[in-house]
Amino acid sequence: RKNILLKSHGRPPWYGEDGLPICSAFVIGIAGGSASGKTHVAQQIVRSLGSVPTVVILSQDSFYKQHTPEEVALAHANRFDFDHPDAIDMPMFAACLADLKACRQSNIPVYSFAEHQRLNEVKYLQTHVSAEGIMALHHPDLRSLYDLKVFVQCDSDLMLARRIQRDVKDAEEALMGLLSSIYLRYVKPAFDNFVLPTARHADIVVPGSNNSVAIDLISTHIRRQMTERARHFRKRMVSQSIECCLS
Ligand code: UZR
Ligand code: MG
Repeated sequence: RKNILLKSHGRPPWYGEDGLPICSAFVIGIAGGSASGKTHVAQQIVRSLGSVPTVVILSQDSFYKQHTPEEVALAHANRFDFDHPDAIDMPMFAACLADLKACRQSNIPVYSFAEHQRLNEVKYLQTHVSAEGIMALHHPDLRSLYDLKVFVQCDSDLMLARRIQRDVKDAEEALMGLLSSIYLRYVKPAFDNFVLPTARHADIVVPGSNNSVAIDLISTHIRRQMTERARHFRKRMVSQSIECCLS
């Protein structure tokens, strides 16, 4: 009897005889304004897929570009626009997602919000993914990689209130800094120009609060899709090993 064609390391990914992985990960893209609740939605999806331990969140936060010393200085003075699509390394974001979708291991950059800089290290990741970020649905290359596209819709006053709660720890000065130097100058115009228009690409629009039913519907859909894929894969594996035994 010949060798079975497919080899596994006990867990996905599975490799064909050519050494290439033959599974395809389920990829979810989650966009929405800053503080709309994207991270929360992503976390809840991951939690409700608890029985599928290989789903993690890939945040667009990791893909801010490498900055020059001048840009870092501007960032510390709240004068750098992190809300423009150009602030994000879209080709790298798309390349990492494409790797993960093909069940290949990928090197994810590590970005420090404290230093406003990409660090000199990477994280290795290999898994099913949910990618979240304000520009997650912005670029067509990213959109074509998603199996499910989600937009988290939230009233602007609620997003502003949450952003203040998240970013303003103490003095009134910090509040004024956030409002005038960041929110009104960068976050709000970027939301109107670049983020909100991407909602039309979403398969499903989820409310930014009281969204447990929506999350439950999404998780049920994902679980069904993943079961379906696993069934297809097993069928393929069985038919390939039969072919192999017959030849
Ligand atoms: P979410 N951002 C930083 O504050 N520092 C950085 O180095 C990089 C990004 C912020 C950015 C944006 N705004 O509004 C926010 N600024 O991250 C997006 N200034 O993240 O979607 O989680 O709110
Ligand atoms: Mg977030």
